[in-house]
Amino acid sequence: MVLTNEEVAFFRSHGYVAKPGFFSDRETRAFQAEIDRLMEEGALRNVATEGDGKTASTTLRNLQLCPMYRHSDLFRALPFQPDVVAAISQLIGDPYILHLDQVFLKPGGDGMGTHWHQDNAYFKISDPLKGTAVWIAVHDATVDNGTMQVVPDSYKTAYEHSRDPYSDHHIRCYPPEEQADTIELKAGGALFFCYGTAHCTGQNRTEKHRAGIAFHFLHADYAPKQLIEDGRDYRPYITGSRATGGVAEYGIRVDGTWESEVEKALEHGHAVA
Ligand SMILES: O=C(O)CCC(=O)C(=O)O
Repeated sequence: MVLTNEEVAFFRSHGYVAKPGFFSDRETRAFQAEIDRLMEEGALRNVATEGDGKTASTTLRNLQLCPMYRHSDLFRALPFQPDVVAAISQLIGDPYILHLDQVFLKPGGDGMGTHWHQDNAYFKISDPLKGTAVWIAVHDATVDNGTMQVVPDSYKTAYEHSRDPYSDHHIRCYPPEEQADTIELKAGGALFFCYGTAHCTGQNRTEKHRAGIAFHFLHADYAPKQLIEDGRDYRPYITGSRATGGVAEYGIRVDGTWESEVEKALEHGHAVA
């Protein structure tokens, strides 16, 4: 078991659970090298706006890439990493699909946070505990660099959301933030939070950039039809009788490639260092 019974019970009761040191140092270095590569290639885009929801900000940056799997074999393989597979099975049950994968990068100084929201305001599944994100700290995530905050038990209330005027596509809500739990995590730590958990990140007030990668997983019985119908090219089944290790969705077997993808990302990192 990757998560203890207490951790699973905490998630089911409060809507989130943090797991420091979920990934090894080696895996974490591979994440960092991969994020550096994506940055060098200019794959991330600034979603921050001037306060009108449209005009690209010239003073703040909230860099994102969604989806990541087309740009990164490492991040395409991560949902098939055995500990990830086991943890998600424990939290939401089988069968489940990968729903989304994305990078959130806050540059040092002008890195803007992502305002309060519940993922279920976008996805609207009938039971907000049947979908979960895993948010992975690629670099140490601290109060100073705007780490994640979550409101315990907030999945029990669907807050009203409106357009976030400081982002070109996000929506936001106003949960009781005085009740928030601030989750500081060393690089390689993971925070699991269900689709109903209100969460946000803050501004990066340090000199160094900080990235988080987030993967959303959804129990297939709660997925809207267009996410699970035949012929879609992504959103693979990770577990259950329709899981093919990525073959059906990506045309190649991704399951089982994790170690070699970690090695490749590290080699690239060494080559450019
Ligand atoms: O890292 C961030 O800024 C926000 C992450 C987030 O909102 C998510 O993973 O759903």
